[in-house]
Amino acid sequence: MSRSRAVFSQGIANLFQGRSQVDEALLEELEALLIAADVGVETTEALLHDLTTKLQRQENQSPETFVAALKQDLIELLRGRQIPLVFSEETKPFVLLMIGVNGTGKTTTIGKLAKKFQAEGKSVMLAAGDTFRAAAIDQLKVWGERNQIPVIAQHSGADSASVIFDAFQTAKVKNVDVLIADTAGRLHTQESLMEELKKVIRVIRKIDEKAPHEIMLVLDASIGQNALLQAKKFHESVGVTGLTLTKLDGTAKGGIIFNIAKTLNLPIRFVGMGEGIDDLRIFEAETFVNALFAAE
Ligand SMILES: Nc1nc2c(ncn2[C@@H]2O[C@H](COP(=O)(O)OP(=O)(O)OP(=O)(O)O)[C@@H](O)[C@H]2O)c(=O)[nH]1
Ligand SMILES: [Mg+2]
Repeated sequence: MSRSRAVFSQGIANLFQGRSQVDEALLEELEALLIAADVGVETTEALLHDLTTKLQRQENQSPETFVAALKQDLIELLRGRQIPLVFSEETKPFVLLMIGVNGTGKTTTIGKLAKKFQAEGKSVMLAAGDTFRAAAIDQLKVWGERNQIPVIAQHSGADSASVIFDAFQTAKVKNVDVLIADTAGRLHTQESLMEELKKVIRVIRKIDEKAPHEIMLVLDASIGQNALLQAKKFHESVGVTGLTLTKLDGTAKGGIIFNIAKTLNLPIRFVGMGEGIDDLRIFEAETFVNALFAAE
């Protein structure tokens, strides 16, 4: 998280350095800093309003008190979105549909999740629902072979809904615990992508009307405000049930997580902190903010 950290802890530390009290000028600089980190104008203003109101009621208005209160407010902002993904014993296979625009990290996150679930003792199967790119199918197949995780795939250009339907049936027959379905991030147009996803969901529901049990939107946190726009669009079109935010390791714009938390009433399940297979964390508000403010 070094770059997010640079903006938050370094930026904030520099801002408060050598100041003995919190004044208007300092607040304005803090506001600019949070907006630059993509916390968003409204979210930043709400945060600062809350902080100044709280602190006016306090005797000690030192910068230290202020930063501690800011950190606490950031934790509070995220805490309501800290809702982990849980599998119920009766739901088998648990169907997890991964969606998101191209390059956000869907396939990478599928690998990370598959490994994690497997380590928890669950059986996992993957569906190569991104049939738009031949390379996407191979990417999943190769990964599955290497990790002894079965991958249900057809040829490129095949119907994504039918691949996922087949995989769901196979997963049922084989009594698999978790089926994770990959989908395309890009089709000819955004409308055709949304239509395809709707069709995938419709077809899955022919087998089980409660499935997919999770429609997980994968967002690239490093693209800032665009991630929020994407989330709104996907949620309107297909109904998202959980979020994974990726690339929080390599970004100065990680502040978007606060904006997303404030704007969207959606659980944040996982955060991606790198390209490696183990670089995925269950989202925890306090751990996350503490890491953001941690010294290098
Ligand atoms: N730094 C960093 N890179 C990541 C993370 N997650 C994914 N990536 C990288 O992002 C790039 C795209 O990842 P993919 O998993 O292929 O993305 P995708 O959403 O499946 O993309 P499409 O299949 O094109 O729709 C790869 O180079 C990944 O290594 C993360 O948490 N941190
Ligand atoms: Mg992919």
